[in-house]
Amino acid sequence: MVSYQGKKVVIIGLGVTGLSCIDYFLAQNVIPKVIDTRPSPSGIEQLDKRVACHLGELNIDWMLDADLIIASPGIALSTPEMQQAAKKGVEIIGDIELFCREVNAQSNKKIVAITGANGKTTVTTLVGDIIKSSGIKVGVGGNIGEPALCLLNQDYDVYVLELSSFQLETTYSLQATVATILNISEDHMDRYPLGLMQYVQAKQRIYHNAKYCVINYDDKLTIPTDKSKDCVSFGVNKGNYHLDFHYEHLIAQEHRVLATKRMKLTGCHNYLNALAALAIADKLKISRESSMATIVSFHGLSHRFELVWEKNGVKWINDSKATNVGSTEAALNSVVCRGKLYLLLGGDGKSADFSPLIPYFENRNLEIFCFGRDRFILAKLAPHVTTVTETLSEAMQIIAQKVVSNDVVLLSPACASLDQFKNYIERGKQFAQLAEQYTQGSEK
Ligand code: UMA
Ligand code: ADP
Repeated sequence: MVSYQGKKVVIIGLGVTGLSCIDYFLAQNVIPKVIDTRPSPSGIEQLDKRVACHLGELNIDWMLDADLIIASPGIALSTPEMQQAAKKGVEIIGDIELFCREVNAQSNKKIVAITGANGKTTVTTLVGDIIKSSGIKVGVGGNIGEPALCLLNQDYDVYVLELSSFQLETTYSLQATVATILNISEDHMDRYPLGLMQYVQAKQRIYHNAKYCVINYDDKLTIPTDKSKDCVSFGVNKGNYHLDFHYEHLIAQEHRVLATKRMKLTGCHNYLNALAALAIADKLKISRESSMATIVSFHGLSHRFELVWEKNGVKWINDSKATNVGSTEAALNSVVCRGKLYLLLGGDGKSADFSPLIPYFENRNLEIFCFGRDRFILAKLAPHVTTVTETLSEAMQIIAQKVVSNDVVLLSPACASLDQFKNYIERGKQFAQLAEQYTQGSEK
């Protein structure tokens, strides 16, 4: 174990990351202090009694007195107190940095690192499944939910990490065997006031010291700025891994390897996710046969372009995890609708520019319903076909009265859910539940 004996450690954030860091330090008898600006953060009930805790604001005295600050992803490095500590020379890192230092100390372990604006969780899960079914001991964690440090408690040979831009900002020692940026589109602009390139710079950190980089042929921003990197690409029509003309097959290094109709995943974006996963698996030298079997059987994840209810010929699709413009674009590219499309947009837009959605609304049999905090901003995109309601529930009540056979109702909100819901899962569950409730007894 890398030793932090004798260091004064302050952890910022008492969520799952903060708790995993506290456990990590306590295991080597270093008693950290913990700060959270929230008055009652989620981890408070599980806090070890030995750990001093300051809530409701940042404690600058503790921060300036520290040798090492561990910043949770939810706290911005640009916060004035963080800047002040950095200026004084206090080392500031995140949980992924602690994790990487441990893994680097053991020469036989591999890391697969996955980021991107969209598809991170799908690809991370799929890659984890592929590696597991090939018989290798694999741990899957990071932004996907299980804090990376918790993976160290088990004896894994390969770690598959989903990494957010926030986590990458505080990571310096990552040496991934394979690293990928799946795609780039605007997200978290409230944390990146200098714009998209500031977000891209954070994402690009994933390639530092990576052995192989998997890049998106159609998205230049996924190419490493260091041109000497060993890259392999995936893309729609071009790249080492791509699709054929009508998206009927996955093609890997010029060979048709799978008919997409055999896959349970649907939509071009998901075929790209499968290609990215295959490119990663090939770099890990996993047998094609084994990778293909897993890709064929992979069902995809809940709340991501998921058909959750079908009645009277109307399909209700839950894409609640579409929390940015790029993911809603993917849904609008993939949705097949012979009738009218009812699109639900709304929530906290995180200061995004929604204008890339406008072309998708032209020449389409479509009605849009906007709800939540940014409903009036969203309603400006296509005012002639838009209804504004305060809540998702009100919108769905109206839609349920209107739909007829062959219509599709799509919740793909392009916004975070936190203004009105606990998270995207609660929003998606409410959508599925209301679809059923509001169509109860209706036979058309
Ligand atoms: N917060 C404060 N004050 C603080 C610390 C945090 O207000 O002092 C707020 C943050 O702004 C945030 C919330 O508290 O709204 C949680 O932040 P956190 O850093 O304590 O989060 P954790 O519970 O540790 O969870 C984090 C990731 N959360 C974030 O990046 C906000 C989880 O990703 C991740 O699964 C977990 O670590 C394990 O690695 C969630 C997420 O939303 C799913 N990620 C963003 C995304 O995917 O778009 C990046
Ligand atoms: P992330 O972890 O990056 O948020 P998810 O796999 O959870 O990614 O998917 C989030 C949203 O993005 C869902 O709406 C999903 O349908 C959409 N999505 C998945 N893969 C892609 C992709 N490659 N490009 C664009 N959108 C995608």
